[in-house]
Amino acid sequence: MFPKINKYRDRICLSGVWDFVADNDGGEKGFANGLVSPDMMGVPGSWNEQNTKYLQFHGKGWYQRSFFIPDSFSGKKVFLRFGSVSGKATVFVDGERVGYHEGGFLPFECDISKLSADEHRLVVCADNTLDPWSLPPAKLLDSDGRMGFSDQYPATSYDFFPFGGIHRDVFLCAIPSVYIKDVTVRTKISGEVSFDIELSDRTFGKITVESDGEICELSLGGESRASGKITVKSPRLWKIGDGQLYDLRVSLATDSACDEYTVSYGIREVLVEGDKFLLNGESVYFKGFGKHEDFHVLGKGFSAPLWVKDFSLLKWIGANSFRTSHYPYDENILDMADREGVMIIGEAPLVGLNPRFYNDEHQGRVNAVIKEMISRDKNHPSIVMWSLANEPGQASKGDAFFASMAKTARDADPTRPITYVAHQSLADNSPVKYFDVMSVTRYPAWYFIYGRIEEGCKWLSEDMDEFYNTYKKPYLLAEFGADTMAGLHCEPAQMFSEEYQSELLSSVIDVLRQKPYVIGEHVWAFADFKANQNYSRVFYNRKGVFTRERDPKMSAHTLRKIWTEK
Ligand code: BDP
Repeated sequence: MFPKINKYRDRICLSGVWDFVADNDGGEKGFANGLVSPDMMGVPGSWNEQNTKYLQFHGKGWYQRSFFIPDSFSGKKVFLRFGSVSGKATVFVDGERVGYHEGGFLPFECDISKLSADEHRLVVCADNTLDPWSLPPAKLLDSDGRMGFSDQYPATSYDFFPFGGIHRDVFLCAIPSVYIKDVTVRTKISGEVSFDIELSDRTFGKITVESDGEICELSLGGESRASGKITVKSPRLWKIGDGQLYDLRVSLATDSACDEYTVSYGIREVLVEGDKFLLNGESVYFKGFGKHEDFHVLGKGFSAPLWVKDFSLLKWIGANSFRTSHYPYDENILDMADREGVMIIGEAPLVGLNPRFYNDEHQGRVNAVIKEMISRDKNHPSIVMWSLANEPGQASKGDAFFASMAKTARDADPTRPITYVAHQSLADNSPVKYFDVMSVTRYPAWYFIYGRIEEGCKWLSEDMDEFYNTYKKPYLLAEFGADTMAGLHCEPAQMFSEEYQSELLSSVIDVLRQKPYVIGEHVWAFADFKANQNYSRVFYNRKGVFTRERDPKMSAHTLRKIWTEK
């Protein structure tokens, strides 16, 4: 659970300027022995754009800083909490290894309770070596292929720059030694709020749960789990553009310890029924984008002002949703979406899967990452659906593999619909049948049928009907768009101009709005973002409706008109 401060819990943020060495031959000891002369590195942030030396560094980045454990932490469970560290992270304190985590987009903790209240030296090795077996796979193998991008530099299996570093906040935390380990909240629009509480130990004592003045008391006779319900009277529902939130205050009292944790939640229900996606019983239409965590200098580092700006632009343009393509985003972003009433499709860091993964060896790893994501994000009302993968290659070859992923997600969270984002043909996508929503990415008049928007739209219309007639599921066009150089104009519209992007987006939307089975349109992408080098990327993937600086292209005004009027 995200570290919080209250009567029983404390946290100290360790973000700031750290020492940094790339490829530290001396390993952890390199710092201690003075064998290296470190550069400065800002945390949170990627190393690539902070210092020209490191743009194309994709290896082991060594970070160091000192920190103090205050006296007030004595007798508590003390741990370090990393929001995310790219690739594989190994953590050392005073030369001793205290933790290891794989996967650059989800948090982990390292217990350091045994350390004394004193000054300590923290070293983190963020290993961002491009690895064909990491999740997501960060390197292409010769056999993989990828629509003309296989020789991009660096050759990742996905179309975004493989930024490295400590990307989210690092906290030093102290909590009671017997503590509330997890809380799961589920709501019904009747106001019924049910909760499952997990404790660190089997305990005798009492749990008190309070929300909106309603109280539920549970006594513990040696259990480590407890469940209960309360009913909020006249519930204010969580709605699009109106993120009504409640607090669920969980207090634990035992003979030896007390603890408290407050979860913010929204009262809402999501359901797929026939061809409709229902929020609180009403059909919703997704208008929005696929996004990235990406900005100048910061790389994938979280920045509150940047995201405040992005949410303000989402509102300005009339969007109601986005997908966390292609990995789980910083938890602060989900909090912001909760309060703004923005719907999120939460995507697992599973982009670039292909048949070499579809076997027992990788099933466990893939399912584990899905569980990790759901466990982190399950209480956010903004998350209305899980996307378990983006554009898996030849998914039909992994039919049973995808069935198992779908089951994993449903077992972990029976309350939200699931999807995966398909690209290839119908024949390549047999697993769609295990999912609730059919999300598809299509680039007519961009990656094929160049320059001919009308013909592209005709192709799209037929392709969509074919998908729908086969699977009969609600359809989300999860990506469509065109690379566009801000400032490039022409008449008539030609590829790469602002006119072309604008015309293409509005023409595709015209097609979508004629099909009753369509539940939404997500434009690729919200903003330009840093891509790998090849002849089709001018620094960035330029399909942004906003530039990387967040200035609107012509298409932003076009979308604003469409999305605020209909
Ligand atoms: C889709 C991918 C996305 C790419 C986009 C593109 O899901 O990550 O950036 O295409 O090519 O295939 O712009």
